[in-house]
Amino acid sequence: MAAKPVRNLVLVLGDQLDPGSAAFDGFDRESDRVAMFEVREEATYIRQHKRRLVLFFAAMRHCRDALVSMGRDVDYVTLDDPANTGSFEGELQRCVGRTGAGRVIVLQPGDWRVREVLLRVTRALDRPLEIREDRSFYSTPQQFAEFAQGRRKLVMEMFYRGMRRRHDILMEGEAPRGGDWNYDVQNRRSFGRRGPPPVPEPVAFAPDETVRDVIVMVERLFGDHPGSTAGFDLPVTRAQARRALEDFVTHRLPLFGHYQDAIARGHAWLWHSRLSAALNLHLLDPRTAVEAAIEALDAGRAPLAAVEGFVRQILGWREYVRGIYWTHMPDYARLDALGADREVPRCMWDGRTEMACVRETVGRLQAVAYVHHIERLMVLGLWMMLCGARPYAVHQWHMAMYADAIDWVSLPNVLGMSQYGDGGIMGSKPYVASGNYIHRMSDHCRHCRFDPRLALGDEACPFTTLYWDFLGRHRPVLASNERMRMQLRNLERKDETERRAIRRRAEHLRATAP
Ligand code: FAD
Ligand code: DLZ
Ligand code: SF4
Repeated sequence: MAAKPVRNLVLVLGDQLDPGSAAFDGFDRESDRVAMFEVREEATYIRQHKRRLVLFFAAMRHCRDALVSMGRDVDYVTLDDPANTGSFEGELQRCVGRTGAGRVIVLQPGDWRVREVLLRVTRALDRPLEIREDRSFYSTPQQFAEFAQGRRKLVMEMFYRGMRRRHDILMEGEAPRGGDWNYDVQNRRSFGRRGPPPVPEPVAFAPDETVRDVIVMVERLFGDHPGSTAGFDLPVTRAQARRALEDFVTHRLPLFGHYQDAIARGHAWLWHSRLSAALNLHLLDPRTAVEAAIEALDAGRAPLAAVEGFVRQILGWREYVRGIYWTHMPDYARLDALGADREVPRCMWDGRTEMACVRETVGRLQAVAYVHHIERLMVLGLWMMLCGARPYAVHQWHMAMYADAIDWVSLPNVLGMSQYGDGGIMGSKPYVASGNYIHRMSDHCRHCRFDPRLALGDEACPFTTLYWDFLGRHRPVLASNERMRMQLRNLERKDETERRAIRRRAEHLRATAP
């Protein structure tokens, strides 16, 4: 007797690894089936870091096992299955063919491109595609669109305050807990000459059998991709993600605020949470993270400034960038407000440069597929913006190199915040600074052959030369921006001969940027 056709096929994508997600609402074990596909195209449409690939495939396999142990029927296609067509398109077609599924259900994908593929394939197969709201986020794209309606500027702070009120988080009635919305004056210190105090290393998860198998597979199939799988220790299950959260809250949250913007050579995580990949793959719910931080505050285990700083990142920035993505796609990906048209400098891939800050940061990125926020923004992102790299190409580089990158979160952060490609939708001004900023926030310059104070001469810091040149080149666009006034005034203090010399040196630097 022929098998009964499947009613609903619940497609679980690699960043949707939550058995309790809305995609499973109404799931019936007798008539519905789960589908998960490991596909080559997702690893190669941008050649991705090997550690990132291990994370996705290992976490997908663990999620499959969890679903099976819940009694759900999972149609899982591994990468090394000889019949695997290598794309979502091919695998969805095959899966609908073998199951006879009447409908496909998926959570809102984290990538516009994937959403388009699924819409196209299901249309061709003449099957309805039900895209369900991802309720693991605090807000919906619709709510963000309502916030955006009629506003000239989408200021994150305003959005964040609205979120605090709406979800009653860190509020005392109508007022923010402690009296202020923001405690940044108590945060954002640098380490000074003595360097950081002893850093509590984050909990590491030794590879289990699933992870070990995936490492072998990734090395075999993607051996020539950037990065390394050595020392893989990221959480790949929900239980591990929970332990990583507890570890952060206990050991690093209390100083999270103080050192949020600080950089130290040889230290990847400092007091950061290292939870982004687990959050983005849905191994950890943002509400669980926010609640754990507030519990620590209530119990006197972490100060308000640190907890508010952490909550702001998740309830504020994370939700805000997702809102920007869904309200501005697909046009957002094409924005290039500064007309930047160069390729990503080679040193972003191999770290080969005399600039100590770039060399060390790219080296760490190659090793662990992570560097923290300020390194992304004020070292690597800044260098690429100063070099005039194309914002979308920078985003593609970012998608390749970071374990936590998904289109919805990488694109606004990279193209918008870091490269100013959106002309100010995300931020009110470009995050542009000279080598002096890196000198103030890190110990890199003490180990560098360049001098961050100098824009000209043999020892001139390339960041500093290109900083002044950036201001000069983009003055027509930036002059009307109130927040750029001080920086532009400083440029005007330089005489024409110096400016001309800077321009010449900058052109040479950009043309020969490693
Ligand atoms: P913590 O510093 O401990 O922060 C806590 C959490 O807040 C993070 O885990 C993250 O979920 C959230 N968060 C903080 N800032 C942001 C933000 N701007 N956007 C979204 N979430 C935020 N984050 C990603 O998750 N994926 C990306 O691809 C990504 N690309 C970035 C690119 C650039 C150029 C910049 C400047 C930032 C980017 N971010 C991205 C935001 C941020 O840098 C990372 O979330 C953070 O460094 C991850 O490390 P952590 O978990 O230790 O974060
Ligand atoms: C990043 C990634 C990789 C490397 N591989 C897969 C895969 O084989 N199967 C899958 O379902 N998802 C993968 N992903 C995540 C996707 O590229 C993409 O980010 C999500 O589909 C967006 O929701
Ligand atoms: Fe980087 Fe310039 Fe400092 Fe060298 S001197 S580490 S290039 S900022």
